[in-house]
Amino acid sequence: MDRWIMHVDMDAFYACVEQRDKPELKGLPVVVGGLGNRGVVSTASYEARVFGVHSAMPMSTARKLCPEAIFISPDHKRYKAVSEQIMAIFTGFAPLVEPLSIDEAFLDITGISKAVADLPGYALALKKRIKEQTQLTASVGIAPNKFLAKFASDYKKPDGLMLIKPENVQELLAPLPVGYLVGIGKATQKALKSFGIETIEQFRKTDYRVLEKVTGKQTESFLLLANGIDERQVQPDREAKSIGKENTYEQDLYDSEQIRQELLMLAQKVGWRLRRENLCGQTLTLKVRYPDFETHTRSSSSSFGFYYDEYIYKEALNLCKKINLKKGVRLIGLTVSKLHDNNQMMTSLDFDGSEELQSKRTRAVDALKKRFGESIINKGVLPEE
Ligand code: TTP
Ligand code: MG
Repeated sequence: MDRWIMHVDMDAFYACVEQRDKPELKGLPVVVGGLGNRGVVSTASYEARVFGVHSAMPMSTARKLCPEAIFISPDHKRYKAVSEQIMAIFTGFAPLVEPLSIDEAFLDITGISKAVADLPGYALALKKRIKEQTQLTASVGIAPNKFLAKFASDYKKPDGLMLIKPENVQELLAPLPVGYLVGIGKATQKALKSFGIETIEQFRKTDYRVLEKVTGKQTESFLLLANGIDERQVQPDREAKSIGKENTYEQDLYDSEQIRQELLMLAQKVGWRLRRENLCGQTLTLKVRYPDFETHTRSSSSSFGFYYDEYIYKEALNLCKKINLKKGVRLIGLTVSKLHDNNQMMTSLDFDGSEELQSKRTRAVDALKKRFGESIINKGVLPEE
């Protein structure tokens, strides 16, 4: 069945909220992010982007590139409030809404397309509603699937609107650099270039065995994208969901080695549940309760996504360093939240050896768990026959 998916993404979100609330900043370069020595840019207004400033750049670099910009520390509460407003608007425009991050969502408008012939007009109405209620602009892409809808919203930013018809997909993708395929990062792009593959069309036409040398097990899914095929469904409520596991111990733990063992066990449990549902999370939270019930949590976010046990465990150890464990531990918990489809989080995963190895090992272990149950292989200890 033909589908119509809409992707909506706010323009320079944090920066535009700042410009809206401080009208004296309108039309000026605004950079939002950590202002300390080691701060990182969250986002930059389009006026600041002209100078080369962009998200995830060290703030010190941004200051050098655009010293005249106005630098602002983020006010997450305010952005969250706007986020809730726009998500509520989306719900009024589509039966299925999948929030992806604070300022973007996929909307499945397949059913609506049967009643509304003018889909760009529908998107314009949505943009107008957002503007009326928040005084902010959004960019919208409409296409037969998620990959193309996201591509379309991004392609016409800011204040954009683009509709991709199924019959134009091949022609549109052909000349684009392979970096547009979700999951192909800079390193993979460079590796492909050494085989003379720079565009999506070249990727499509290259022999499978050659592609496999560079993109390994992902070759098949990249080829599907290169052909404009993406069957992922719009899945509501992923944002709100989290996957976690906690344990209360009969005897309080004091031994750091034992605490590490417990963390490893929890990481394996959480990782397995994530992979079983093909989910990947952006945030990991460690919870520790002391014998006197005092409870602490520490979180960290990763653009790589929490998916593999090893990565969850490693980050859990880092979080542990931020909590005083000398008082003893009554409970430990690990939770991964901000969940997405695993395929969606691939953007920052490049295909270096360690990723390959981790995934091979994990697949082998997961296959055993699927067959014999989860307890078969935790902590690397097999049950007795
Ligand atoms: P994006 O939608 O990626 O960026 P944007 O809305 O600022 O700009 P664009 O017009 O290109 O969509 O992210 C939304 C918000 O999330 C962004 O305003 C700030 C925050 N963010 C970070 O804090 N760090 C990051 O590395 C990125 C990419 C975003
Ligand atoms: Mg945005």
